Amino acid sequence: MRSKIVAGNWKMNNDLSATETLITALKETIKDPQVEVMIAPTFTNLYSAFEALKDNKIEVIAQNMHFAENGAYTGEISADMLKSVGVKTVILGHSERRAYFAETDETLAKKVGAVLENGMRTIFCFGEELEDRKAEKHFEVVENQIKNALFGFDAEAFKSIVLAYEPVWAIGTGETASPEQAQEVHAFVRKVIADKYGDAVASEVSILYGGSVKPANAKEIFSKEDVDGGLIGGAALKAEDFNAIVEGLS
Ligand code: G2H
Repeated sequence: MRSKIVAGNWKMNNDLSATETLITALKETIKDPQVEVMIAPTFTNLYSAFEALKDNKIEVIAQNMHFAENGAYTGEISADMLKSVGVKTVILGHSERRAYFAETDETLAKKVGAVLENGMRTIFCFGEELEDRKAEKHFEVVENQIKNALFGFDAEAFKSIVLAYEPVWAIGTGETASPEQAQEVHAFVRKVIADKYGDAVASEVSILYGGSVKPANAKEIFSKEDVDGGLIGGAALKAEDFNAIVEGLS
């Protein structure tokens, strides 16, 4: 179902004590959100985040997951492990995973497959690099990322897939795509989905924008027709800023 979502991707920030402090602040600040609100602490803090948010609407999600059920994959985390602490949603394909940890469309297709087999949901990230945009190849790049990782699945799969457009040139740089640039790519992606799966599937997919979203620009970006919310990095680390962004979507 097409939902409005604000998800905080904490990346490799906040130890156990900082996680507890930020969650306490979020509980005091985000009182009755009118949209889905999620936070993605690092793996070691997922359990304590769940305990702290037991009776709260804020969903705790993971930043990554391996595709195998278990086995000799040193340093990796499986779907079962995540589910055992309550995780139902996983971010996949973030550009930092693609750039620094060699994630490819092929491994991402396997990861999405594992998410689906395990009855979980994914926030699947995609987005072009600066050179792609300069060469006006951004549409082609995002289309290929989506086709290669997601088009092996049936229409039903899209009930468990949230898309997140994150232009790499706008991540953590202070540069933000303009609301028009975001809308243009989101509308294009919805059409790519519609061409393959039909309008009904495409109109139900949530497409988030990510890349230097902050309180000052969130509302305008979220006002665009095909923007269903945001994946927030830096600004998710301060309760007041994150709450202001949540309110920008409400
Ligand atoms: C993009 C985003 C969150 P930031 O990576 O996924 O981070 O808001 O810091 O650009």
